[in-house]
Amino acid sequence: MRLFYASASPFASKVRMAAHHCDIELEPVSTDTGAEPADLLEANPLGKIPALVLPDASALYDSAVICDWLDRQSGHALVPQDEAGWLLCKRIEATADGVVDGAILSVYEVRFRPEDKRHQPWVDKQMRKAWRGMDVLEGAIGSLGTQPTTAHFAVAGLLGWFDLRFKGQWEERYPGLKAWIDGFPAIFPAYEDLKPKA
Ligand SMILES: N[C@@H](CCC(=O)N[C@@H](CS)C(=O)NCC(=O)O)C(=O)O
Repeated sequence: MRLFYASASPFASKVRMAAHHCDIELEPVSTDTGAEPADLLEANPLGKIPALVLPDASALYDSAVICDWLDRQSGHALVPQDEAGWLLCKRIEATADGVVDGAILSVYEVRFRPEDKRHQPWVDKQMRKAWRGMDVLEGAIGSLGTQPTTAHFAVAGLLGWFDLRFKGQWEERYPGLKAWIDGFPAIFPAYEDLKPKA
């Protein structure tokens, strides 16, 4: 199954880690979303990665949806089925994904807008969302066990990406998250291969 991805993408990294955990093989197709390639748009009209082409040639997109599909295929290797475990997993996943959503818009503002068209108050608002989400993750991370779930992969994708884009701006403020990601390869050795990379 082809997965449209980019090496730096936190959402694609999350999906690739989840698939690896489920023992489901994906064929990664390196994709430049900026170029809006036809095969990506055919799979995902939104032009975003990750997008996964299923065996029947239909496609799935949005990392949470793809992870839910992987979870179904694997007999729930990714999402705890008890009520408390499910709620924790989904809350942490949604928070981690939302942190990236806010922070990535601030990155895009600088990357794609000419300097005279940038609006700093809007960037600041996106980053306030991201930092509030990080505050919540710092408080919740101790509740995640050592059995990897979608939540683990969402947080690991986020922190790997922060390491690329916000290095030096979060580690001291979030010592719990820093210690957690430093210890993550011990519970998921493929992290080093699959984490976001420049
Ligand atoms: N909610 C989506 C977000 C995906 C997303 O924002 N991907 C970024 C790359 S990390 C992208 O494709 N950006 C290009 C664009 O927005 O056009 C998910 O979880 O998969």
